[in-house]
Amino acid sequence: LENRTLTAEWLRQNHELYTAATNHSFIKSIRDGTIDVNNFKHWMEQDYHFVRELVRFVASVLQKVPRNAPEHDLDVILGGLTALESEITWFRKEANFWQIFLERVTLLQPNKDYCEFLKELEREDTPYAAAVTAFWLIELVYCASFMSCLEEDAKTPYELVSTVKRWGSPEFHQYTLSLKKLADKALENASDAEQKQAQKIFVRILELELKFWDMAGFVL
Ligand code: HMH
Repeated sequence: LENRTLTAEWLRQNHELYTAATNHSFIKSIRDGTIDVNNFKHWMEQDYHFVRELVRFVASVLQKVPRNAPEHDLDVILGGLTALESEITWFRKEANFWQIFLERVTLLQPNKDYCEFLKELEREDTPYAAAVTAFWLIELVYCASFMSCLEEDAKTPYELVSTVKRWGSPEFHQYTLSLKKLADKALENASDAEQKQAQKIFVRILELELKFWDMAGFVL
């Protein structure tokens, strides 16, 4: 039954795009230890600002959790929001270590585009089913990507291990599975039109994630 859910079906339908977004050359260069530190810093600068928009998006998902949903559902999203608070603290600490000045960063176009898309998803006319599916997929791409950097034969540089563990740890993987369950349940209860809307958003996110990695691996 596991693979008869809409989320699983959409992952199958978009297998190539999903693989491109989760096996990017930027991630591969972390995994094999060849990464240029400037590329890494570049990604971190941009991602910090993305995560600040992500906080607002997750807050909008929290507001959309149906009042008649089990208490646990709200707790899952709230957990995601509190995790983002510690993530932001972590970003500032890391930025300090890498000598990055977060307040001086110029947002690049792929990041701007992604943040604009998040703003669309924050609107009231994005139904809960589409919003929670989006949240799940955004986290899944990072989880699946960074998990590969923790495999036994990975040569991830020591300084990058805390980054890689943030999204590639078994705990974070469990979290993505909790989100997947919420997404599947919401999609089951959604209308055909809402399912279609969620499916379009699903594809768009994979495209934006791919472009975000492309941007990260390219230093001006
Ligand atoms: C671009 N996608 C991007 N940044 C992130 N931090 C995540 C996903 C996961 O939180």
